[in-house]
Amino acid sequence: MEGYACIFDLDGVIVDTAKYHFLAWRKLANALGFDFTENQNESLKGISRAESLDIILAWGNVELTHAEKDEWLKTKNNWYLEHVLTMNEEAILPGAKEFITIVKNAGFKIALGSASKNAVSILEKVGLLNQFDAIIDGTKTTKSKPDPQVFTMCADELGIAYKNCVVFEDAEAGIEAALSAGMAAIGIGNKTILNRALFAVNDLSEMTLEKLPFINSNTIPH
Ligand code: B16
Ligand code: MG
Repeated sequence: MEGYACIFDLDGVIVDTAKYHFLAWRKLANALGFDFTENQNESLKGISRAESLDIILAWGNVELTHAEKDEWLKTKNNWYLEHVLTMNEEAILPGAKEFITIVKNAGFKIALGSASKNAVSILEKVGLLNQFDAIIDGTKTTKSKPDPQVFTMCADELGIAYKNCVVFEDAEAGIEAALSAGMAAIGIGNKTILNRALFAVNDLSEMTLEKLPFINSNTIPH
C-alpha cells in the first residue's frame, strides 16, 4: 500500500498560541513607542520570529542595529514563554487531539510542520509530543513559509510522496507553502482569507477521515 500523511501546523491548528505572540509583540512595540492592531497581527501568522520583528519595526518606523534586534528577539521570546508556561492539555484547540488519533488509527503518518522554534516545548506542555512520526520546526528549517521547505522536509522524513500529503494550516503563507510543495492544503479558520485551500473548517472538530482528499477504498489499510 502507498503511504499517506497528514501534516499539521502548530500555532492556530493544534494550539492557539497566536494570542500569546500578539501580547509579546505588542509589549515590544509599546516599549519602542508605538502600537499595532490585532488585525495587523493576522499577517504575522506562520511568519518566523526574525521576519515578524522586521515587519513590526517597519510598522513603527523604527530602525535598529543587528545587535539591538537580537536583544529584542530574546526579550520577546522570554515574554512569549511566560505565557507558554501556563499551557496544559486544555490549550489544545477543539478536535485536534481527537482528529490526530483518528488519522493515526487509520494507518496514516502524522507530522508537525511549524515555523516555531518553541514547538517541541509547546507540544510537551500540552502532552502531544509523542503523537508525531516527524517534527519539523523552526530549529530545523532555513527557509520560511511560503517556501515549501518545512513541509517537504516532513514528507522526506516520513518517506511519503508529496502528492500523498495533506497539510492543515491557519495561515495564508502556510497554504501557499503546501501548494508549492505539491500537497493538498486544508484551511483552519477564515474561509475568505484561506481561499486557496481545498476547503476550510473552523477547527479540527469539523474534520472527518472521509473529508481527506486521498481517502478512497484503496487508501484505508485493511
Ligand atoms: P517562535 P506556526 C509560527 O507558528 C507562528 O504562527 C508565528 O506567529 C511565529 O512568529 C512563528 O511560529 C515563530 O515562532 O517565535 O516560537 O519561534 O503557525 O508555523 O506553527
Ligand atoms: Mg499557524
